[in-house]
Amino acid sequence: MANPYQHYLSLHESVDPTKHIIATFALSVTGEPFDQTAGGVAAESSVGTWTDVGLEDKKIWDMLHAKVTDADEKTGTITIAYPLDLFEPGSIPQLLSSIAGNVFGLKEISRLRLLDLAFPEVYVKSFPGPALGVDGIRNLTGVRDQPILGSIIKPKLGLSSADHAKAAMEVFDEGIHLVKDDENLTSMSFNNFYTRVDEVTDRMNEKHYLEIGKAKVYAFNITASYEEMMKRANYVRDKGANCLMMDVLTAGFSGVAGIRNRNYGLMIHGHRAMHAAFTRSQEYGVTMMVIAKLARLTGVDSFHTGTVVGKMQGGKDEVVKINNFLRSDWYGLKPVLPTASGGLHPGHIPDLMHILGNDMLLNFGGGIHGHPDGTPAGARAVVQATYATLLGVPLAQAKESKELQRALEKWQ
Ligand code: RUB
Ligand code: CA
Repeated sequence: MANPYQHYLSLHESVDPTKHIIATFALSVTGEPFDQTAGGVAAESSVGTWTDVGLEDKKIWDMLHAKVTDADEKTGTITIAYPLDLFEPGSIPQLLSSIAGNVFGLKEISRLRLLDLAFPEVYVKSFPGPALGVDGIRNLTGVRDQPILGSIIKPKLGLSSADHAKAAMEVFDEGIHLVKDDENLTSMSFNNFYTRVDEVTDRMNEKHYLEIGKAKVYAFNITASYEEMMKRANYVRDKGANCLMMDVLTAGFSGVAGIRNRNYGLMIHGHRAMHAAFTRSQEYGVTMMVIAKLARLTGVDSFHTGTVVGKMQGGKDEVVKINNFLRSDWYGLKPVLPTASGGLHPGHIPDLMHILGNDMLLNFGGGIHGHPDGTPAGARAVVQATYATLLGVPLAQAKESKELQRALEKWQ
């Protein structure tokens, strides 16, 4: 049978990148010819379906069909160019339903992974991007020329709101700039969201942490249904706090967009919980780079991208590439502050700063609260390791930094 998707193949045609979204996929097929399946992906993700529905001769098909411009069976990669008219401006859900939707379920495919997306300027500009971005976060915290130091309160679940706030103050007092809820701490029977906001903000106000140009940041995890997230965001703003946290993938891009578009004037910290369900397999799903691009379009100010040296999977080349993208110029959208988090302790700081640079948020959970002498000592050890590294002193030689040495004894 002739290739039913032949008319989606435009191999080696050069398309106008200002008028197309260009997707690169890794593809393997079972039974069917490679080209045919590549055409099938282009059809299903644009205007086509499994049979002729009488569109093919019409002008509209010419205008709107996606084109396979490259199909390399040896490397198993294909490139598909999608005319911009296929997309609703400013809508990540519609983008994903098209390019990363049904195609993953096609029977004849044994591997399909969306590797990257290149967007035209006009499409990028249909999104707001971050409200604060890297400069905004630096202005908020007053922290310059070094990584911003963060702490996730641990244990992640189980502390009362009051104990949670107490731990937050302990790390703030020792020089940590940002404290955050964990991704699965929202509003629990033992730690209600609104009570937590009260406890934390009241104590922050008592301590006059909110001096002009040098605020401590607390990221309250508002993840919930959309109505509830709005209620929580309003509450955080009305209490005079400065940061919302959202689990970008579990809350959904439209949830994040809804909060970003309401312009609360607050920083949005994006956690990527569940990303590995889409990004980890080399066979199916999408890469973390794609997720990072979508998060930046949607408008998070800081976003988890991996540590290279910590507990979560993610290699150096990939993490550095994603971070460089988040910090790069992108048609005027503000840069996003990459966040390294997961299994980090003070002994990792020289490697983190060497590999990932200074324009980072470095987050420590167990690596602060698990310090043998308790939370304040853990925070001090992180600060000591950061200053030693900035001064070029190897950690083992920073002998006067007692808390750091105790951390190294435990973890290195
Ligand atoms: C880290 C933590 C973060 C995960 C996320 O706690 O709570 O949620 O690391 O991983 P700890 P990623 O410092 O105790 O490991 O940032 O890779 O998505
Ligand atoms: Ca966590």
